[in-house]
Amino acid sequence: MEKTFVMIKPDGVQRGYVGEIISRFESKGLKLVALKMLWIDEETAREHYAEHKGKDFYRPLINYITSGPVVAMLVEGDSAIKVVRKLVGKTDPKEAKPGTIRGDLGLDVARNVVHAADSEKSAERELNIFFDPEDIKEYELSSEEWLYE
Ligand code: IDP
Ligand code: MG
Repeated sequence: MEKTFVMIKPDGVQRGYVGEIISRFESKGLKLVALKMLWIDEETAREHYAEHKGKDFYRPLINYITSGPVVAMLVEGDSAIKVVRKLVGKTDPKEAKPGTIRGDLGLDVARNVVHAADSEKSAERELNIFFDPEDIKEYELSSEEWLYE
């Protein structure tokens, strides 16, 4: 099973989409293994978005991600990184397909509702930024049939 990092951004929280977004991952069959609401500070924001340092949207991105609470989660499942990115849709919600989270709920590239790790390496890096080992609750779902083997 693969682990990925997902975050509902401040606009997702503000607009009341926390439940809807989590529901889409649950409906797909992915498992929530850690979940927390937090208000990201400047230092954490810089660490999280280090790869974008120097880009013209970097400062607005840091300002935005620290502008209000976010919901961070660890989502687990078969090919979770790829599957979550597909459910999330393209970065620019104007280009994201209907049916995806960004395609359905967003219109602005700066306020695109949700973040999802794009590789195994970034998933591991981002999970380490946001979660301590005790935040992660390993458990089995009753739908995991090997339980009954
Ligand atoms: P991703 O979130 O789909 O992985 P990235 O390229 O990693 O996209 O960019 C990180 C975030 O930076 C995006 O989700 C978006 O909010 C913001 N961003 C990316 N490109 C632009 C841009 O051209 N203008 C404004 N914001 C941008
Ligand atoms: Mg990215």
